Amino acid sequence: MISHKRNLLSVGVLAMILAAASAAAAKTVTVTLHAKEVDLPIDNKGTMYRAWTFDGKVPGPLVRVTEGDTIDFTLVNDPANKNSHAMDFHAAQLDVVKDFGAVKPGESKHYTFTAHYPGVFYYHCGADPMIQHIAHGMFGAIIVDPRDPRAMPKADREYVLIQSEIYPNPDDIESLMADKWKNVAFNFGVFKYDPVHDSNATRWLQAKPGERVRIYFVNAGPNEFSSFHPIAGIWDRVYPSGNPRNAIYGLQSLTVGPGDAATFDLVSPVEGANAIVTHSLRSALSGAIAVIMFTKDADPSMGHGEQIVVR
Ligand SMILES: [Cu+2]
Repeated sequence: MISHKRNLLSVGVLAMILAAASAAAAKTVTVTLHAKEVDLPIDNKGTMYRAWTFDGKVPGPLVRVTEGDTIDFTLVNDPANKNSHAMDFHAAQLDVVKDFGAVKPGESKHYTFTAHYPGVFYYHCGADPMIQHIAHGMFGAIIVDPRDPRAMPKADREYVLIQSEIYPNPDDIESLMADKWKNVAFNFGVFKYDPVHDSNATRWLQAKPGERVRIYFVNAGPNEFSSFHPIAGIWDRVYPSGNPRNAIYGLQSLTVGPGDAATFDLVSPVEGANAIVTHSLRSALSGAIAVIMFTKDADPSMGHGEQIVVR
């Protein structure tokens, strides 16, 4: 009995030591993003578009931290810009006025937050009118990896896809409010990863049969819902908001609303292609299709490092 009590005591001490060690492992990650108003191509032909961006690209840089980390964030609004900008991280729990408020060109904004929930989260400019800033391209993704690396099966490759509408004139607020988009795109390019619908497309996603491909999907909107589906495939697991505790299995599609995100695992038993779409076909057939090729000789760099967001 005494030794049993002693064992319980040592288990308790061990648990405390482990908890302290994992808390100590949490780190502070410094993230500085520059709001930049630039011209960017929105299709494979190189049609230029007046984009408002984080760091000159759409989607903005992928921010990646681990659950429990503190993000020390600064937004710099470049002096050359004409508009106020802001930053709204969906992974943060803060004050919408004080922290997510807009700053003028030449000014900056600083705040910190701790990423308490693992998953994939949207970030975007929240300056007024938000619909205009999102339509111009001011969005990206933050991945908060779970603190326990065994919380999800290990992914062999990872990709980020962000859906959004592209409006002919994002400064015509009335057309945004009336939902008059011309294209829906993944990663701000019409048929960017679809050589089937656009012979100018030179990029697509790649993996080997049997590999677990993890797609971090964000719907930036600003207006359209997504019915996210892999044509000729089945999602092995889907995690709404990317939280490992939300795992659901064997899905054909999951609806992801504007401002929402989810993590999708895809494993193909065969060689060949899947076409990842929003099954809302007016959206898909205007540009929101991404081909993933499963071949035994898939490029080993794809779905790793910089090639998680294929630019
Ligand atoms: Cu903005």
